[in-house]
Amino acid sequence: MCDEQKLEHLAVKLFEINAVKFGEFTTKSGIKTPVYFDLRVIVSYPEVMQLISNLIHDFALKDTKCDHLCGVPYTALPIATLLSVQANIPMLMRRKEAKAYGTKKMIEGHYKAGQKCLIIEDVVTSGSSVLETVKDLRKEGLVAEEAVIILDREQGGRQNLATNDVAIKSLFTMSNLINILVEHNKISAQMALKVKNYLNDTKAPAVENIQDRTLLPYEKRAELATNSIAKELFNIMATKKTNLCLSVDLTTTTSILDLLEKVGEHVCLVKTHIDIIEDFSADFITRLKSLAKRFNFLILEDRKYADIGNTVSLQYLKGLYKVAEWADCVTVHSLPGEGILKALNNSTNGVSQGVFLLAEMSSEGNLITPDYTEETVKMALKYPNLMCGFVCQNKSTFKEPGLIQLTPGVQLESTKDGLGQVYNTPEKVMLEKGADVVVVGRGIVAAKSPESQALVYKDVLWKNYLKRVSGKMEL
Ligand code: 5BU
Repeated sequence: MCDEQKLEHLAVKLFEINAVKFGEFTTKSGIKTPVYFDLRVIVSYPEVMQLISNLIHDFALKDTKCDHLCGVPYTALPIATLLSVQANIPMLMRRKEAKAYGTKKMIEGHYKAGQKCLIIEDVVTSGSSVLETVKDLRKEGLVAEEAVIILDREQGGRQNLATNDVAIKSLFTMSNLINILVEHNKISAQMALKVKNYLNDTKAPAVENIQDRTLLPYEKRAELATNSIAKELFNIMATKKTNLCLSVDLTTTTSILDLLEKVGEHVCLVKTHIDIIEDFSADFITRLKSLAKRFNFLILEDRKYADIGNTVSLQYLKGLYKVAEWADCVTVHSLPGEGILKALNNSTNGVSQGVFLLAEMSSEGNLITPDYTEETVKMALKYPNLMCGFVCQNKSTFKEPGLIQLTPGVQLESTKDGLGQVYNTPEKVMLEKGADVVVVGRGIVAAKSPESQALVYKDVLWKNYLKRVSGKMEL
């Protein structure tokens, strides 16, 4: 039998075992439907199980590269099991509810973040069940972008899944299943028309968009980072349990070093403006580096380079400050074009370095437009080894989970500073605006007790981070 014939055979079989029924039915959600699927019954028919598994294997698995298969619970579980054995691709099992004791794991099996998982499902109507599984897989850092299903009811599921970056391949669409059944005299042309009209009139509701890097914990994102500094920063955040970046906007070396002695343990990143320091010396850098080592934080020089590649390369490597020798990462404008990234990429001969590209600014009336932001992100994605992430203000700016959103313009109370700076609260930047690392300057530096204030910021930021990765917030 050729594949075409096998499909026809399967369609007829599904009809004969009552896995697809025609008449007057009412769905769980109270909608009347002339066609009803119950593929749970197939477990009673080994021949049908075998047929489905062979067809999916030849149709979708033979030429697909994936590291795992995962069935959407429960109906697709036995099919995924058969396929896993047949194709020799390890399976993952998604729980429907977390265990009440022990690990809270939703995905069982051995896997690593970054691996690709193909989803298996029986019927797709709105796509919401597939999406639930996608969500849990992505939370673990797995790549879930493809689903193979037996039947697409053609009621909007394909589109709903596409908006969440999930492509589906189906053995049958409802229309071609109906056509086969008419051809084999299983249903009348009149019934076929009724079903087709019903499909045209009854679309499934749109589903939420879950394409959201901010749902992943930092340790998983570390595994997905392509730049070594970004990887290290994600890991520091996870181990020190802080995503606070202190902007040490002070003008003397002693005030900076004294402050870092007190707050170093609470921060993951220290941001400098090296050119505002009045008594800069090489000794300052030695002491700064030694604090960074002792307290396990990284250093970001907020230089905002914005010239042609050749000049930026000189500014980065030479001059009084020799930034390349001590800064783990630097901020860079995309304004001059890609040459600036090429220059930095070639500047350090393999020494670990990272770039945060400015995609948005916090200041009022800044001239960055949505197009500029979009082009900036596109440019950055061409330099995966160089890029730590973006300085930006919004979750939608980029979606790559291996990149970091660094967000300045944060204070507990004030909303503006009189010179254009606009502030958001820690809660807002973490829960709504997608910040990963949060930059606080005067909120801590100018406080009566910077030490206790740093702790306040660290705690409120981390509390909201835990809230968002636990999935217990409205998205
Ligand atoms: P503040 O004291 O928390 O307002 O300091 C914020 C720091 O972040 C300061 O050093 C700015 O130079 C830096 N910053 C910013 O505020 N907004 C931006 O969009 C960018 C950088 Br990019």
